[in-house]
Amino acid sequence: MQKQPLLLLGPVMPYLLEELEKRYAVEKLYEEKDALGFLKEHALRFKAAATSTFTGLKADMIDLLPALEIVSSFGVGTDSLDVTYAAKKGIRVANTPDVLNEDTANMAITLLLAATRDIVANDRFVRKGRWAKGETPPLAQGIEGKRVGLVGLGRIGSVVAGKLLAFGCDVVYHTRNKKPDVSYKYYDNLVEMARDCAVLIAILPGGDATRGVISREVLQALGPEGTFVNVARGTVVDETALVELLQSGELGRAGLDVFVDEPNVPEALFALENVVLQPHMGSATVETRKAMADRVVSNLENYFAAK
Ligand code: NAP
Ligand code: 8YV
Repeated sequence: MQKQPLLLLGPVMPYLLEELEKRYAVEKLYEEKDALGFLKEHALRFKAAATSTFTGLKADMIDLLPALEIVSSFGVGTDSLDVTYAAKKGIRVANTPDVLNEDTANMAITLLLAATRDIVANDRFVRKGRWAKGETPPLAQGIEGKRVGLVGLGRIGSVVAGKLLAFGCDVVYHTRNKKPDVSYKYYDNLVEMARDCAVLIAILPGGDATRGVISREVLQALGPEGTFVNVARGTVVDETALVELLQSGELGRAGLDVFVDEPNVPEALFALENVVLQPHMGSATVETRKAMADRVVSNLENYFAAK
């Protein structure tokens, strides 16, 4: 039987490519020298496309694919996908929620502990021979009994909350809508929550609707003893303010997995000992990435099986 054509918009992990190629006649748009010319000639062949949160799918690309029925994206975030425009065109957009909850939540906890316990700074301290020279690093901060505010309490945020309880933290949260079925204290005002918290963890979607919600005022309210952790998207925080406040000490510490202009990270952060940096690794374990890849494939299969 002839395989259904599938347009792959950007590079994906080798396992996913293999699984797609087993089932579909995969064409890699990103390897075409003249992508526009290729689409002009071949676009009508593609009912299906695959992409990722890194590559995305914007309205201009949707317009170039008039036969498209489904796009299956690797990742849960939809901020790089024009879902509203796709829906208007009758195109299904599928993502990979839930399978990455545990590992992304674990990254939030890892960054929280790494930042508050100065793990990376102290690692450098040992490697530079400063311990051997008789120096003593400053005391770190504990998290037991501390109030931790979650900005976002969805699939991943709820898992983070459960893990924080095991560390003896007092979990509170801010979302647009108070959740009817949770007992954590709700704040409708993010500045107020930041003022009451030792730690803020951002785990809400990116995109225009949430741009800069963690503002300079919020970070100032968190204060010099406070720690900010971001496993959401770089865009949810005022990154300029974040860097300035970490430099001046008006914000204590940060653990950051995501940035506004990835893979470019504000260079000013490289010199700071009160920040732990990760290259967007929240879901990046062998186990979770395989589960996400399997979901990309099953989303396509379910669509074509009319499920
Ligand atoms: P989700 O289940 O849709 O939860 C999103 C939460 O954010 C909800 O509680 C929602 O509550 C809240 N929210 C939305 N807009 C808000 C706003 N303006 N202010 C405050 N809260 C707001 O999403 P999820 O599956 O947990 O994933 C969350 C995000 O994590 C993804 O969209 C993605 O960007 C990011 N992520 C990052 C990584 C990584 O590698 N670092 C991995 C996976 C996901 P309300 O609707 O009531 O406001
Ligand atoms: C991945 C993510 O890094 O799922 C998301 O929204 O940000 C992460 O899981 C990304 O999906 C890889 O494309």
